[in-house]
Amino acid sequence: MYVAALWLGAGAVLAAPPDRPGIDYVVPAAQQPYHAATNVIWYDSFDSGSVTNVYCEYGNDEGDYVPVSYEAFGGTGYCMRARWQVGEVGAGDLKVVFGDSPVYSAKRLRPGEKFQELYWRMYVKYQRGWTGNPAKLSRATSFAESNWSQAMIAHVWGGGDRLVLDPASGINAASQLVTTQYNDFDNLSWLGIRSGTFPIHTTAESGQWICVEARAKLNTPGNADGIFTLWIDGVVDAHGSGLNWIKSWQEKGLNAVFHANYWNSGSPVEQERYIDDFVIATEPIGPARCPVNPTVVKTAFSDPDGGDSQSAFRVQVAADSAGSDVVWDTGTRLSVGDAVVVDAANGTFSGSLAGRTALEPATHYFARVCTRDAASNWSDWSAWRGVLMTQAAGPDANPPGEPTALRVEPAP
Ligand SMILES: [Ca+2]
Ligand SMILES: [Ca+2]
Ligand SMILES: [Ca+2]
Repeated sequence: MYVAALWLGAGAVLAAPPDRPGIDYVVPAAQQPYHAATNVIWYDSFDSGSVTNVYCEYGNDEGDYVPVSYEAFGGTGYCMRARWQVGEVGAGDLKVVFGDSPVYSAKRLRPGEKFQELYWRMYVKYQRGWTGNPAKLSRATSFAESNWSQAMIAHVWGGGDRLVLDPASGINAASQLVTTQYNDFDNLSWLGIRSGTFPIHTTAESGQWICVEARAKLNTPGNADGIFTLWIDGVVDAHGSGLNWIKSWQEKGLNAVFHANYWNSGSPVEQERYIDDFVIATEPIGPARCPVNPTVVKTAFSDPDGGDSQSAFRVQVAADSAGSDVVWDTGTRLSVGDAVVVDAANGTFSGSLAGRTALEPATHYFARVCTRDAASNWSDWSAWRGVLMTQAAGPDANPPGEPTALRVEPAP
């Protein structure tokens, strides 16, 4: 590297390739199936710019965890902005109770219903340059009694670079409730961590809106057949089956989802995490649906060479997660911008979509991006991510109704 710099002389000041970019987001269709579906318990875009009092608890971290408009999934509206100061542990939370919850009765959604199965989804973005594992993200639980004792907890939390599933039970082998308070760790039994694979907490994957969805399904009475699954961008990231969450105990169903910005060991630096498009449903939710000619927005150009600039970027769309069937390619797109519409004017359809002018409706696609600096150095490609979920065909694409399960469920 030192020798190369000598040879390049003055040109060496811009010799480093750009930092690897990412797909920040794909602009979603205006109408989403979860906006008004009967199987949706809760949906929040945060786009009103204020936090509704439907949440039974909202910790605003002294004004740090609030709706902001300088970031938002889809590029417009608001998202929730969490900000950790150096060493800070708790940076705000949002809590929803529903169904047969014995706590916060006045704040329950769908009061009295007993939910055996839940899906909850949020878009999460870690500030560009993010560092560290913020430990907590979300959990679903079954509150058993008004003392906040819990029959089970489906934790989605940080494990190093990844998210992990950590299922816990508050019911003993005799099907008796043994917890007596919230987070009663002395009396919980742990059913086994399932680690994810996507390195969501790494600096390389920061700066992108990532779709995080979990599913918890209680076991049927007396059978070890409960399920706990995590999807990242519509792809199974971790999966646990055969879970005996609550044995034969049947007093309550799943009745709360808590989201927390809680970093047990404290953040090493001041940094922000963003949350948007929060959905709780009884059926699969999936990534936000996009048009069949979607707009893909990459992260802003970044380069180790001070003052360097973008001369081009390239986006590819594939039909599979490994990128073996590339269905659209911009080629070298001379541009200083970050957005491109997936159509025949801006790129070439190829592979299984050769000769087409749009993506297929109701289909899950993957995308990646790279950028070129002023000295024609290309960055590495970003990882393939399942950021494109096209909406259903027809004039009434995505009418309010039941969401369609567009992705493959893991084997039981
Ligand atoms: Ca450079
Ligand atoms: Ca929003
Ligand atoms: Ca703070």
